[in-house]
Amino acid sequence: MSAREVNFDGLIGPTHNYGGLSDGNLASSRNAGDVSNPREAALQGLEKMRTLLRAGLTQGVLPPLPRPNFDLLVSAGFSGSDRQIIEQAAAQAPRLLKIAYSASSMWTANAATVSPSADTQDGRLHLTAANLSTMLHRSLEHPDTTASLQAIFGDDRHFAVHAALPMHADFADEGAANHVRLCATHGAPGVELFVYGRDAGESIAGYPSRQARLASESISRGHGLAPGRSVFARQSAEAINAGAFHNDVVCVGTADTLFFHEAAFEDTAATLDRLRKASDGLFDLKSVMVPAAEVPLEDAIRSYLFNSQLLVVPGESRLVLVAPSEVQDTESTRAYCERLISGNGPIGRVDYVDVRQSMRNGGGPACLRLRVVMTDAEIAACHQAVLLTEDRIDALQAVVRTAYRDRLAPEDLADLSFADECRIAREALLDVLELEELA
Ligand code: SUG
Repeated sequence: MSAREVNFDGLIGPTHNYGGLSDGNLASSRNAGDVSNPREAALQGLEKMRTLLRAGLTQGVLPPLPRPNFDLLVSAGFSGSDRQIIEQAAAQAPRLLKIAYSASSMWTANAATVSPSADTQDGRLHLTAANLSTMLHRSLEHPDTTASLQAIFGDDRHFAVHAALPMHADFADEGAANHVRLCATHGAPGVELFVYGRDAGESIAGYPSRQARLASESISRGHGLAPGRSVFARQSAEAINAGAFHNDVVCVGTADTLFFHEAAFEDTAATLDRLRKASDGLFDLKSVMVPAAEVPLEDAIRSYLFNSQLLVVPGESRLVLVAPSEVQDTESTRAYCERLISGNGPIGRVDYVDVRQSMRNGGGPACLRLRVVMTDAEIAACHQAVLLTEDRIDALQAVVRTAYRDRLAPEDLADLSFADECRIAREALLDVLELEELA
């Protein structure tokens, strides 16, 4: 069966701000309290989508979630009108207000884990919304994310949308950021690599490890994957404690190629061995391991070299890496990329994109997209208006230019008119995407 990879990017919402909310995410901590520019952030994201569309790829988008999240503030005991709730929260619980306002759903690599129909027992495309239970601001996303996924992938002859796993540390799940699908071609059966940071019940010192093995196993079972085609590998504690809070900060893969840092996995040899066994008869795994001697782990994490999109581009014989411009600004990663493309390995080109507003919260090009491998019939069966054209990107950018602020400081969240502004902006975006039902 032929299939394409459709990237569903998160449309960056009007509340994009630097809340310093994610322990273990060095960029989020470093930039906490800075003034953000939501308009520039959203325009950067949309330009990245345009770049991929122009390269001949199918590009989708997921709308921002409603923010502020009043349910959270009400759960925390605030009551009255929306304005009263914000006023009280600003005075008594400013951190909680930041959490309620977080635009973190932009990082759609954490929205869900996706298994294409070629891999599943019932021949449907399966998506499980991530519970994101480790960080409070992210744990709020899954009910609305599930609603968005149901609105887009509602046809149950083709799609199965699963609700998030139970909200407990033993089931902690961060979605596709800890999942890599490898295959000969997108439409062929593949091998799914699930990367976890700890076992259920295990508590370890250091930065939080956000993915529990039980969550990965539950998703593999729930999606009906063939047991021999799922591989579970442990992320190294060294990587987590150096700031790789998701595996996609140190690893990316597509088709038959896995591109990763030497320190990504607890046991690299065993991981590769298991991947080779699982892919036996399907494809020959190509592994591109970047040694610490060439790119120190610290540079890989600062530049986000591996948080790039690795793409099969129509008309290109080798894979294309769409990397953040920070990779170009970092000596070791720039030099590595030059050597990479001049060699004869599977990656033939590196393109750079500017997503600096998102990067300052620890979200690179790969965080901003959810990969969904789809057949033509599945593409035809999903909600069409989220599949982008140049005109639709123009229309979304027009909304962003008129309805988004270009400056958002922490104290602005207390501004009583801001919540109304955000609702109006989101409704205008939903209008363009013909998703008014989510308003
Ligand atoms: O979960 N940052 C996100 C970044 C997610 C990146 N995603 C992937 N690697 N796939 C996170 O840590 C920071 C928000 C703040 O501090 O305001 C934040 O949530």
